[in-house]
Amino acid sequence: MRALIVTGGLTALLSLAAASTPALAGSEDVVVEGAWSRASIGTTRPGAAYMTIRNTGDAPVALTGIATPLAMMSEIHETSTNAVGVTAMTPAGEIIIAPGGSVALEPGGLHVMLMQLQTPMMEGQAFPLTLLFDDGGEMTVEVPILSIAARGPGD
Ligand SMILES: [Cu+2]
Repeated sequence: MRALIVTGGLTALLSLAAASTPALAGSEDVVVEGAWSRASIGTTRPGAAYMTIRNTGDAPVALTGIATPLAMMSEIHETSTNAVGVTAMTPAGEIIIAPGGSVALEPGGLHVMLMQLQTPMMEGQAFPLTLLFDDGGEMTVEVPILSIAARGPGD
């Protein structure tokens, strides 16, 4: 139930932002390109989403979190492989995007992990994903769900 409460909180924050001048510095210059995800088999295993996040402004931007009604819990993970070839995923924490820079979320690297899926991810559908930034800004993108074998946004 926690994700549902968080979603309610976001709505309240949006209302507040509309009522007063939001103190944004940076995240309004963020552009998201090539978002995609793969179809899932049911809801028992987590899903993942990928995209490139570009900072077109002249101040650094910090991505602090992710929210979507599709998953009870969503986090940005980093995939790493140790010296003996064992692959592990760890929460990436805050991601700083330099002015004019971009960060790629792609298979084998940084990715959005979608845990406790609320519905199966069906090929041909899409879901909203909200990026949260440390300046209070947020951006919601529609993530298309590609085939279970997709390897990139063009598949
Ligand atoms: Cu992960």
